[in-house]
Amino acid sequence: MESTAATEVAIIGAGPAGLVLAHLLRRAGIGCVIIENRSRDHVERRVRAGVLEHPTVALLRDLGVAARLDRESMTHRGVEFAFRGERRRIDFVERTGKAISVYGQQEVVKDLIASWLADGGALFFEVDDVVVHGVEGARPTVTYRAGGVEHRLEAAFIAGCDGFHGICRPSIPAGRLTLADRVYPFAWLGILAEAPPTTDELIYANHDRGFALYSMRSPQITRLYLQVAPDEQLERWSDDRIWDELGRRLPTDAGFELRTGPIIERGITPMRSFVAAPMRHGRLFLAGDAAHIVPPTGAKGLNLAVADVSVLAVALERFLRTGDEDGLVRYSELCLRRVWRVQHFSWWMTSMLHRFDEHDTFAREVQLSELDYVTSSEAASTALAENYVGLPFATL
Ligand code: RFL
Ligand code: PHB
Repeated sequence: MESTAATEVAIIGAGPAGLVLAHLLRRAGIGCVIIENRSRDHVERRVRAGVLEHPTVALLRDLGVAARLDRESMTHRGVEFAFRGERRRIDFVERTGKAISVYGQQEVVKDLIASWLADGGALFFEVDDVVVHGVEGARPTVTYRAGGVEHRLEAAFIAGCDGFHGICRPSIPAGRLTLADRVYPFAWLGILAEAPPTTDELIYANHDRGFALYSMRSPQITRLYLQVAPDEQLERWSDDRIWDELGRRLPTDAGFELRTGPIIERGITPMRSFVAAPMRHGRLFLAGDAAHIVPPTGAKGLNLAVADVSVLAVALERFLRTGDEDGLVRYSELCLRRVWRVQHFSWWMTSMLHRFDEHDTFAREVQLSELDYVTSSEAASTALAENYVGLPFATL
């Protein structure tokens, strides 16, 4: 059996990039279809990011999908850094006039899917064998299998929002993309624990034993991370060992208490910086993790995905409404400017906060001096804060 359908934009991937793009296009009156290879349940349960930049929250509100976010998210007015047995705070609101929101990525995804489907949006889960064809011509197609049926989706454009391991980037001929890459010599072991957070801001800890991060998801759930070896096995970390190590690396002063509780989710995330350029090949446009990834130390991946599609939606709308190609031509260059700003910030935060085995006394002291400076100088803390809360999205 075979079925053929047509739309203006075929969106591959129902992560933050694909879903936000779909909402932006629908608001502009442009037809689109989303296909996703995992189940709805899987996509809605995948625990990942938790920090939403100021411009990301503004866009979600603008799209009318932030009612639950506004009720349930936690507004953080600053962040703390722990090092040399001290705690230092950077006040985002004082430095920039802006705050960030802590709200799980899977909650954003749930809200976007619910609203998309409630208004009759086309979204197909559990599709297999997704292949893009003819992107160098004027009428590309996507073929895929769903429920034993071969589907053929014709479109004016294809949006590759299928993440780092998706099929869109690899479908671009070798030699057309320039790749920039850094792999870090460590990974993050992350847990979600049923333990009420005892601070109302994140704590990034640089400790001789390695980096640790204290974060949260709700007044009942703590989110914690530990720097571990890049090839670390999860089985080697019992609950006791995880809590013990967190206790050693996180602050030990009287003002902080690490509450423990049942661990309800755990995983190991490799750390990598990666950019593929340009973010376009013919009528295929890459957005989000499909084009670039950052180490999570800057809390930027999701936000960068949203920033990309905010530009892509305008470029597609202009062309499809008026035939004006300028936005499509400038898409990649405009996005990559912000991508590289965020790449630098994420690399810098990663370099400043982790333990590097090759560090000698000189390198270690220079690292601690930078933390000291960034948390005490008004100029340097403002630079960190304006990057952390999110620089404005580019406009075409
Ligand atoms: P996603 O979310 O990976 O979505 C891609 C979607 O495409 C689907 N897919 C396909 N669909 C159809 N056909 C195919 N052939 C397909 N192949 C894949 C996938 O199933 C998926 O649903 O990419 P997107 O939309 O670009 O969003 C990017 C973000 O998910 C990512 O950057 C962030 O999660 C990164 N990240 C963080 N970002 C932040 O902004 N703030 C944070 O605090 C933050 N913390 C994190 C993070 C990522 C983490 N991990 C696990 C990678 C913490 C962690 C631990
Ligand atoms: C999280 O809460 O998952 C989180 C927060 C800050 C980061 C990375 C992840 O830098």
